[in-house]
Amino acid sequence: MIKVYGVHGSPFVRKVFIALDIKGAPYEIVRQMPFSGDEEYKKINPLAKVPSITDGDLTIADSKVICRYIENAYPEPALYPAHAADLARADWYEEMGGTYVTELATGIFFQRFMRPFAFKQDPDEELVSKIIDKQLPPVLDYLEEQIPSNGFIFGDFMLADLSIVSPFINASYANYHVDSATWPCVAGLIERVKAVPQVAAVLKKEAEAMGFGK
Ligand SMILES: N[C@@H](CCC(=O)N[C@@H](CS)C(=O)NCC(=O)O)C(=O)O
Repeated sequence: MIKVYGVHGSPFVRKVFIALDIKGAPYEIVRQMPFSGDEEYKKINPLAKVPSITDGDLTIADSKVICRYIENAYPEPALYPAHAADLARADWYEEMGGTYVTELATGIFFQRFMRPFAFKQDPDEELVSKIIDKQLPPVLDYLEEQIPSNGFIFGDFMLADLSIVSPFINASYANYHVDSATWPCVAGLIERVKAVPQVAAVLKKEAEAMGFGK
């Protein structure tokens, strides 16, 4: 059975849980905290990041690599578009969502959530304001042009939608919400993705794991 190394709350681990849930693939979670300095875990992933998975003799890391493996191992329902140009665009959204958008949106989460709760440090609100007021708006303007006003980017819900939305879910835990008056398509996609049953179920477990609503 697939073993997923990671924890609820990571935008990257979330992608893997949701992809497996949508495919109906059985898996087991091996709780692995990021930033833990766990030397044993470096045998699984020398970069020490989460997620990683093992499946029999296979050991791989990185949510993009893992999700593509899941897609190939469990083709139905498709989580990537079939047409070459659409697939390239989906790859780009996954890359952009997992790099620059994550850096910014989870930068807010890191400052306001991880620093106080995990590292007992004050958040750098100056940095947060710079992200919110200066760095995120041009990215959101770009995404607003790419995202439809209804439904999902490629018709059905796919990894591309989740990759863009996942970092904003973390930002929402730190009280940042995309302004629906300025970026209605982005804000709408976030809500539609959160309403996908498998996404909602993972977010519920995440809220429990992170102690929200207690
Ligand atoms: N590109 C990787 C990024 C994974 C990543 O950065 N994970 C974070 C947790 S959200 C992590 O493990 N950080 C610990 C570290 O950087 O040492 C992916 O898509 O899986």
